[in-house]
Amino acid sequence: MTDTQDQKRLTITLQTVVCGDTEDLTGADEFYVAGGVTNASGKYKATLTKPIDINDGQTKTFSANFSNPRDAIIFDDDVAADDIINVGLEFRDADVSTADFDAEYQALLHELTKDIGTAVGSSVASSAGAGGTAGTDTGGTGGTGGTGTSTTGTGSGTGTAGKTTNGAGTAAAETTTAILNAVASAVLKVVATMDRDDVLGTVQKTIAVASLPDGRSGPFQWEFSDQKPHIEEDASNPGKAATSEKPKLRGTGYSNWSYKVTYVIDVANAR
Ligand SMILES: [Ca+2]
Ligand SMILES: [Ca+2]
Ligand SMILES: [Ca+2]
Repeated sequence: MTDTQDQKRLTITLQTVVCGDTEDLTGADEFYVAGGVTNASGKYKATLTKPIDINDGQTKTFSANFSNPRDAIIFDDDVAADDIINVGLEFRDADVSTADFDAEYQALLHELTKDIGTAVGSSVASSAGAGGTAGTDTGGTGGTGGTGTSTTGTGSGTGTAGKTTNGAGTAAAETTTAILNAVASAVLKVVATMDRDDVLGTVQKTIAVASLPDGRSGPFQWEFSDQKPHIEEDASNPGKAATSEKPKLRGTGYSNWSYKVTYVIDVANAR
């Protein structure tokens, strides 16, 4: 770890999911989040929340869905004060029983952590260029052999790729795409035998740490629906969310849905 003067503690926490309209035609959706968050030097955390039963008009709290409130935290690490944070998330409805999901949970989290680590490592390495320096090692689990624990509901790991401080914008877009690709492949590997799960929305977001004040920012929200399932947010314009049309996602058929997910970002002194 380098000079802590140049470091901040960045924590991103999911707060609530608000359902305007479920994807399932009858009854509640089983809403969950799969994805990952990374910084420019390859530190990353994979996230897999357990399904939350939610119906039209309901608001549910992520932390209340688990025994441990920290389960709602999708990133919590020391980062450079001028770091770029990449967020890639999928919002999904499980169409398998909760028991089946629980049975596959560890395998899915393991695949997710491993694949995101690999994707982030290659993405960071390919963008590091000649200016790259050795990556940091915070002693966490992860890399290509990442692990997760059922008590926290999240997995985490640190990459070993070199650090880059230039070309961060291009690298960020590549990284969020790599994260989402890893999520899709990890989920498919594990849930191929579990019937299909529906993707309700995706987020690719970059955050410039320097743009955030110390303390808590937010709550912010991601809003998505069958009409606008994909959200892209650029670090250079953090307040403006651009949404774009994408082809119907696998398994979504003819259903309509609408959702919001809220989150907060905390910036504090590095630990
Ligand atoms: Ca469904
Ligand atoms: Ca469902
Ligand atoms: Ca509906």
